[in-house]
Amino acid sequence: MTGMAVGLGGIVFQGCVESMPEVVPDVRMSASAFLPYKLEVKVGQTLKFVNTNSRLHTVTAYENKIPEGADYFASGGFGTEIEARKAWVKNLGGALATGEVFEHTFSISGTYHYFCIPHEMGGMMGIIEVTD
Ligand SMILES: [Cu+2]
Repeated sequence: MTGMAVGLGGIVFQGCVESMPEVVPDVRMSASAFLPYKLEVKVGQTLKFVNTNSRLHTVTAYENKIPEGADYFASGGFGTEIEARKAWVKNLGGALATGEVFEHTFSISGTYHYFCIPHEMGGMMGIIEVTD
């Protein structure tokens, strides 16, 4: 096996990998957008959301815009959208600073809508399409 792609921050694969995973591009955060806005991944793939900007951002799923039965996800590890929103207002809970990464593994296919709490009004949101 030759060298493996190493993402931002030098993440190294560890443990047993049964088949070579497809390379999944990271979602990056600009000043007011997730790039790319829409991304397709396969069930079981882990996506990295990287704050490549100087502003604080969050990655927060819209609880009613993810597939039924899917795990809720939010930076900070909150279990619900309302918890994530409250934590942000209280003490910037869930904030990702420059260079910080949030990861989520998608285990159910479907369409996931998510947003950034402080920049929601500015339209900072994105879509992940998860396919079997
Ligand atoms: Cu933001």
